[in-house]
Amino acid sequence: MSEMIGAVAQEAMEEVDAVVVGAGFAGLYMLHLLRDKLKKRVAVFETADGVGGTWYWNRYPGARCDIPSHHYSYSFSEELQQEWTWSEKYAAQPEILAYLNFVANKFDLFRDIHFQTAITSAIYDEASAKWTIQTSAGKRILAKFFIPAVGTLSHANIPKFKGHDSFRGDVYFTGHWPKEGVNFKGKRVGIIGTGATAMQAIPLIAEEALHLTVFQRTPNYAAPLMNAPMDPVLDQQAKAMYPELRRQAWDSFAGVPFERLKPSALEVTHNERVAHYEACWNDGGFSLWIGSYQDILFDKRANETAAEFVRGKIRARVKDPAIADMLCPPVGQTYGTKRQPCETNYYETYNRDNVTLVDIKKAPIEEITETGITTTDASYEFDCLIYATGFDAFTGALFKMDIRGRNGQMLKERWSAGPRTLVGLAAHGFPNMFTITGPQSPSVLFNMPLGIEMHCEWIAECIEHMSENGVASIEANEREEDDWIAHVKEVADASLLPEATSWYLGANIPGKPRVFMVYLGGGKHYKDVISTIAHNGYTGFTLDRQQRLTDAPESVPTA
Ligand code: FAD
Ligand code: N01
Repeated sequence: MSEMIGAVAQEAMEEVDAVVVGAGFAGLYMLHLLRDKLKKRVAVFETADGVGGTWYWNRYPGARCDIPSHHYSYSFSEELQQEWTWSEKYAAQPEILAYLNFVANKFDLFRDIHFQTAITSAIYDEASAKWTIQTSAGKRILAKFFIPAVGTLSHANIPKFKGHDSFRGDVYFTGHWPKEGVNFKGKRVGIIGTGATAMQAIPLIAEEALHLTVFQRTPNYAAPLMNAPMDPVLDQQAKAMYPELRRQAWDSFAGVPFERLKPSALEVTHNERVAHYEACWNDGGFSLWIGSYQDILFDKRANETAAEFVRGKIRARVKDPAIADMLCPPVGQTYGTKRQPCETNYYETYNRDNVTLVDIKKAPIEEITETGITTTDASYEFDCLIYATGFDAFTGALFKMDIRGRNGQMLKERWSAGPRTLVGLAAHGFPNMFTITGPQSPSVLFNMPLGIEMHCEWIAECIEHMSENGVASIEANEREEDDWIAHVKEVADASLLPEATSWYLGANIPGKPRVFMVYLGGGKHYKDVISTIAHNGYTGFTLDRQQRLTDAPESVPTA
């Protein structure tokens, strides 16, 4: 028996240079860079049985990106950019998933990904400057670097209503949608939530179901996506000018260029402003939100002009004025301070006879019953219940793992009053751990594939620097971490965004500290900040050359 345990232990303590957790956009590129560029030994672990991350899990009807496909893609390989052709202006989930599988095949990534294996804990040992990482398969792995690429929107928020387990019909979670799809034909369906996810799913489910009941707590301001099949001429143009397209993206605030952006909604006449909003509305996507006037996210009066414009659009599209009223966010609820959902036929869906909108702010959900939902006003019955209730963003997936840094300190405890990072890449007390598009970086307020590339490249460069200079560990300094946290707050506080009860602040999760988690300084400026840190020899970090490097090879010999 003891021999057996010994054998298991020996087998279990495999050693690699880096463990990467997650095989979405971030994990895939991190693997490619570390293994193929730096020749490191890398093991990737992924809970799912395939690559894709967000695009593996979110298979609900209507799931698609809200950044044009030519932008919502990797830029690191010109060959890849030329080889892949998008079929729609905004690609749908199956196509993005196919793209990520194509990438994984093209760069031969599958062989280093352990699927259906979750990382449950990661414990840092200061003496060896290494992490011991535990998998759900009972394996332990030793790694110099621990890189959780676990996603900012990957840990579902499932509210625990009274009786939440009682419903006898089928229950679906948008962030964990069945691979085989769901047939709602002839079914009475209930859906909780009216965020970006629900707004994509509701119009399609309503077309199929016998009846759909939507439970709305907070009305949202949405703008039309204006999706369309890819015009082959435009596709050829984009392919011919990809470097320029990416340069424009980097020069913009959010990693997507908007040509109509003007400084102030308050410096123009009413008619000029409305005409401008109209043009942005017709452009679709985020054009109204981050491509119309710069001050709408900073000045309440400017914001209200955009808010009222959207309310007007909702009223024009919804026939029943009472339902339109329920769908219109009231004056005082600022526009765009939550991520603006993009929709296709969302508002028209409420003109259908088979759709009921229930205001659960007025009459909250009391309980989930065997047959449906009871609010303080009425009971509703269905065959299927869908939770489109969002995510425990930024920290949910990190805290699900037991991460312990120096002196056994738990990440969850260290961050109990909110995330603590230096430039959103590293945390004091957690040496040789890097987060990708994590809290306090531009993250979800930047084109994520580009933000992911920026972070992966910074991390790879840092690891290369460490190898070349015999550095055993790198750790964010507490003082510079404090400075960065204060800076992130200061920049956010200059905007209206921290006022909303959004997931950017953790306000959607009961008990979560309300701290604005995104760096709003813009991707380009942020890139300058982190590049300067690297080029000045990692200012704000402590690089420890003292630690004894253990015998394990640091890199795989080049073939
Ligand atoms: P993810 O894609 O979330 O991948 C993380 C992976 O880590 C997951 O597969 C998960 O299973 C795995 N994982 C987590 N914990 C563990 C663990 N302990 N052990 C093993 N594996 C683990 N962003 C945009 O910029 N534009 C868009 O249009 C856009 N659309 C979106 C639409 C939806 C429906 C959602 C939910 C998000 C969208 N986003 C968008 C954000 C999107 O999450 C990112 O663009 C990007 O896909 C994130 O990639 P990632 O690799 O960082 O994380
Ligand atoms: O999540 P959300 P999401 N009782 O948190 C409601 C990306 N994304 O999955 O607003 C009752 O926005 C909640 O109500 P309220 C994008 O970044 C992109 O829709 O908190 N209701 C809300 O209506 C997006 O921002 C796309 O009052 C409860 C809804 O559930 C992010 O993912 C598509 C509740 C959750 O909305 C998250 O979007 C999809 C409760 N206890 C997602 N708890 C694109 O278009 C929550 N709700 C690219």
